Amino acid sequence: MTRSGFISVVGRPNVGKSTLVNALVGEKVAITSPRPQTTRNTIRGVATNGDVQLVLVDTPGLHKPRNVLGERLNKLVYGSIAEADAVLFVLDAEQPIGPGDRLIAERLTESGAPVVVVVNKIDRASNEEVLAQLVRAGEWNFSAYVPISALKGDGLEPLRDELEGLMAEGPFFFPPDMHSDQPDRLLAAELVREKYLSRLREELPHSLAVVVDDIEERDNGVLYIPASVYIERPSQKGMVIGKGGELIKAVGAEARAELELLFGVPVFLDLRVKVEKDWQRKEDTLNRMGF
Ligand SMILES: Nc1nc2c(ncn2[C@@H]2O[C@H](COP(=O)(O)OP(=O)(O)O)[C@@H](O)[C@H]2O)c(=O)[nH]1
Ligand SMILES: [Mg+2]
Repeated sequence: MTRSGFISVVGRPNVGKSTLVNALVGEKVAITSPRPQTTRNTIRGVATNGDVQLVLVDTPGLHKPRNVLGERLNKLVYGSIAEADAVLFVLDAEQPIGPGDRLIAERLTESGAPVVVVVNKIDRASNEEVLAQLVRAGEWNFSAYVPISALKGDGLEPLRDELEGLMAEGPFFFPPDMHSDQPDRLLAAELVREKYLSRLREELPHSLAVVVDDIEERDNGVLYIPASVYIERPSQKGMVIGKGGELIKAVGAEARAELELLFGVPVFLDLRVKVEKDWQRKEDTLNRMGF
């Protein structure tokens, strides 16, 4: 008999939720970056191990909403908690538990789902810091507490055991060899955005969205991927294109290399910059962009 379930991965921005989902899945299904608001949609990563399947739902970090996009992101997280069989609550070993964490803990207590707390980034903290964090979080009385480093892979085995132990008998939701439910065009768009996030300065990343409408297989075996890079103001054009097109070329080359690894065929990535005024604030634009 197989066992399976949905596990919602929640926590403040930047604590390492997406890194952890990738580590548990064993493949990159979600982009990561040191910036908040990197994850903008719920991505399901699938980790199948023998007769147990974990469906890990990566979510945007919970934060105070500043606009329509922020509100939608928070709603996504609460929706994901409501549907989950278990919750993985991620804390950063280096960051003191704050009001944001307490709010999440309260919501989780109300939801009644079993919660596994992980204290992540132990590679950067001292044993004392990790222990203190575990003790403080222990006051919440959740199902289990596991110190890990998602980046280095430490503590993943005990964590997997805890999660697998919480799964009820039931059929697999996805074929065992599938790693994500994300359509290729979404992953392609996310990879382009990730490359931009690592190269742009503070303000701009929030104004940036990438949309891939469809991926076309050409007769010569090349995968043609047209990607629109949306910014909010014409004045931002120079910032995403770079001097003499340097930046957009570098981003394109990095993203293309990763896409070719992913799809295993040559890729022609066609990046175009478009201005869409205030897209984060407009309901219809967000719909069109797939949020
Ligand atoms: N040192 C260290 N860095 C980590 C670890 N996990 C995640 N990070 C880094 O923390 C940043 C945020 O990670 P990300 O997964 O995007 O966080 P999210 O916003 O919660 O999804 C990235 O720069 C990651 O490389 C970890 O275990 N150790
Ligand atoms: Mg993330």
